[in-house]
Amino acid sequence: MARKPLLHYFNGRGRMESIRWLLAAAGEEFDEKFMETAEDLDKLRNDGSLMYQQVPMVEIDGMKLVQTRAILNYVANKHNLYGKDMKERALIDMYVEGVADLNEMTIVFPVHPPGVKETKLSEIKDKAKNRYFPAFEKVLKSHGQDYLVGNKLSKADILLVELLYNVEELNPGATASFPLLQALKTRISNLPTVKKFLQPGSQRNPPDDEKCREEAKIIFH
Ligand SMILES: N[C@@H](CCC(=O)N[C@@H](CS)C(=O)NCC(=O)O)C(=O)O
Repeated sequence: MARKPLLHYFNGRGRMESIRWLLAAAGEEFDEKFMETAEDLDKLRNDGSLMYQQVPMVEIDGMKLVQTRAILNYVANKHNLYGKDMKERALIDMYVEGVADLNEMTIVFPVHPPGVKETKLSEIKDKAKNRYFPAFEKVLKSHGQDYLVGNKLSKADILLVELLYNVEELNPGATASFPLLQALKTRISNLPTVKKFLQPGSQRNPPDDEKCREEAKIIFH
């Protein structure tokens, strides 16, 4: 039997959380090996496992993959979540890159010092409300279908819904004036695999807290 993917990261959301979401939504079980110290990271670096000396790193199907987007693309290809042709893939890429731009702001939000946090939160609220959410609402409205691309579930839907959860955690009600985004969120959340992932006790992480930040500081100096 093929081995489950093994995820190497610290015990927090960070850049790994989207990979957890996509694997879970695809129904692919995975194991995790959490780094706890700088030595754990050095060990991976010294044994040549990290092409750029960075994590996330995922051992999957005999490969040691790094670079978040490369990992997401592999998982999406493997599970037929990456469109049926070049044009669909181009759209999926375009949507996912927009999702990633806003999600990056939510990923780094917890590490901002208290004085900066307010400004960063306003930026997230503004970009969500005035740039990204209207753009995705418009896509859904333009074709009236259940999913962003090709009327079929793709990684764009899953990563967008992860983003909706992340932004709503920081700004409850952020999707209130976007009915089609809300409907997409409900639809994706009700997929059996995602429903399971959203339940307590799954491999989904809570928002990165102070403890998690301290741990990351120790690991990454
Ligand atoms: N472009 C990379 C960035 C990876 C990255 O910045 N990883 C951080 C942890 S989240 C890291 O390993 N930092 C240590 C370093 O850069 O030396 C990706 O998306 O995977």
